[in-house]
Amino acid sequence: MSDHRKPTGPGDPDLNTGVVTKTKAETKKPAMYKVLLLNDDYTPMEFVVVILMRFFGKSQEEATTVMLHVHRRGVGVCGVYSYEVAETKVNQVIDFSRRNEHPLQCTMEKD
Ligand code: TYC
Repeated sequence: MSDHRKPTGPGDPDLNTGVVTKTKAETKKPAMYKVLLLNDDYTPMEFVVVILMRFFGKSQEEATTVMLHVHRRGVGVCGVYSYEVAETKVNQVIDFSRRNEHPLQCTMEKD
């Protein structure tokens, strides 16, 4: 195919005009976020197990393992999700806990 642009060279003000070089990949994996449950001295263990089953799809056994981990270590991972899903789960946990008058806290952090 013919190219009607004039040749360019060093010092030519038109050098490289209109040339776009892509060095980055076209697609990016979405950032993922861990939803973390925090320990406290007041929320009943059974309530935490219910939260983990209801909002994080855990079996009773899995939920008990995560709850005990948080109880002993202070913090634990409930799951890893996209930003929007993680934010929704954090709000569901805090809202459900508050409505049941428990101080349980939940947060998210980049994975
Ligand atoms: N520490 C609480 C108790 O002894 C139980 C508990 C576990 C609370 C996990 C919060 O995220 C939590 N009743």
